[in-house]
Amino acid sequence: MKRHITTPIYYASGSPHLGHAYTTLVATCLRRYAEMDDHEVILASGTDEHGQKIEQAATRADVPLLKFVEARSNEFASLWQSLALPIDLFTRTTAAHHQSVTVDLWQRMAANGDIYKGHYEGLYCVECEEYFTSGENCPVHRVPLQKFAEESYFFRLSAYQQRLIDHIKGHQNFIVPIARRNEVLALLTENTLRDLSISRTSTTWGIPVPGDNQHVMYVWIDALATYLSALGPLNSDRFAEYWPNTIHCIGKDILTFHAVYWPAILWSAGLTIPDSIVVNGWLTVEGRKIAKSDPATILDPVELTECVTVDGLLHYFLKSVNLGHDLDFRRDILIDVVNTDLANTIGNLYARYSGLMQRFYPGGFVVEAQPKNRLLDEVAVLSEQYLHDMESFSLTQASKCFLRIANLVNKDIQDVEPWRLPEGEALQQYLACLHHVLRDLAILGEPFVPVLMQKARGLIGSPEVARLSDIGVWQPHICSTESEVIFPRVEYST
Ligand code: ME8
Repeated sequence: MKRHITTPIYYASGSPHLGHAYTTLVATCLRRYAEMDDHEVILASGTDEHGQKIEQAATRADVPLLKFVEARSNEFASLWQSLALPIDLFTRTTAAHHQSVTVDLWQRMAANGDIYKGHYEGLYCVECEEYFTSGENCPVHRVPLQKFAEESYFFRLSAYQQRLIDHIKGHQNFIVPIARRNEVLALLTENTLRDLSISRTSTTWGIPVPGDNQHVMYVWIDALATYLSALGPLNSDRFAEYWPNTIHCIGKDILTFHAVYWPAILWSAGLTIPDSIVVNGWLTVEGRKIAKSDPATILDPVELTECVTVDGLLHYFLKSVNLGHDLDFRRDILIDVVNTDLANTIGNLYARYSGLMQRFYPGGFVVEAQPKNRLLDEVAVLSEQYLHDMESFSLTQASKCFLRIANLVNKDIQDVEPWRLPEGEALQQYLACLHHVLRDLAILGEPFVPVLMQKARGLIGSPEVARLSDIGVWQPHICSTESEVIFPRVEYST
């Protein structure tokens, strides 16, 4: 099966920061889980380069537009590279192939009778590139809303209200977590959707509306269309294979665009809609959202990962708060969590196993049949729970399950004191059970801490690749390599 996972395409108006890295890391976590489940995965990201916000940023910087967006876009692409995040497709909205797919999308909506010309009068936040019906200031950026009055093309969004409600109610995993799903349902059931203004005449920095060069497309139509154009023309094989299996990872700030406008646009164009929209909350610093408009909140993902590794950062994000809720970033807590969970709980567990093996059976041994053992039964129950959590995108719960297994095994070793067991069958059977659960554990942790898990699998002499289908499968060759520190403690001074 194919799986298409996306991050937002980030605005090329400024440099990337920890907030962008958060969503992209969540997307890589889902990617690894899908791969473990034998899916062929495409992870797509990119940059959003049109619209007034970008135009104004380039003017402020006094750099020609194309040069400006190219430099910002390169910063995003190189950040993902330096964090070694596996992005397969990186699409820029200024790319020619993107423009032709976006025009195709528009023409399909128009052919369906869903686009008409009218007059827009209302409020707008350039920072959000979003229309508002009331209020003086933008609720996110706290800047005054601007009054706009211009000729505009409209999309018949209102025609899709009931279909949206029905779809969300009928598909538990369409918007996750549930708090975010309820938020969208409340918006749809308590308000009447208005048609959406989808073109502008007050800027030329965008994709021209087909057949009317006076207008450029509203930047959000252009941006959302990247999810399609990344895969190729709408009639291409890759598009047909991957698009019907799409998961979008986003932050809560852009939920309405993804969960209300986007499905309606896709239905209008005769396309299927994504399986799931996985929403993260905001990362804040002392309560303030990390944002490029608030320089004091900016944290450098590269510096942080040099300190705690990419595994450490993702583990902290997932462990600290249920996905979808806000997380106030604390460096001291990040270091504590990483030391306690990764260096101590996980690192020591594998070190204890390999220490025992090196002491008693450095050459390994064979146990053909799986022994009956209470620890194995308990781990099997937790593995089931983990799978259930991952399938419902409860990443925090799944990562807690992973740690619970590690704690359980650590405690079992303490209780059993295997070094006191008589050498021979009893000790071999216990070490074989340990090997079995550590092998399962090194698969279950793959979505969250892949580098660490690869080292763990190396230490117990198991295959490099983590596969869900290997979980619980008995492996008779029990071995280990020399004990090594697979996750060194992080010092506070770094
Ligand atoms: O909205 N906490 O781009 P953008 C958590 N171009 N996540 C954060 C964050 C924070 N403090 N700050 C940013 C856009 N993010 C549009 C998207 S998609 C078709 C177009 C993450 O550069 C989060 O995923 O403002 C958020 O939704 C996204 O970056 C916004 O990035």
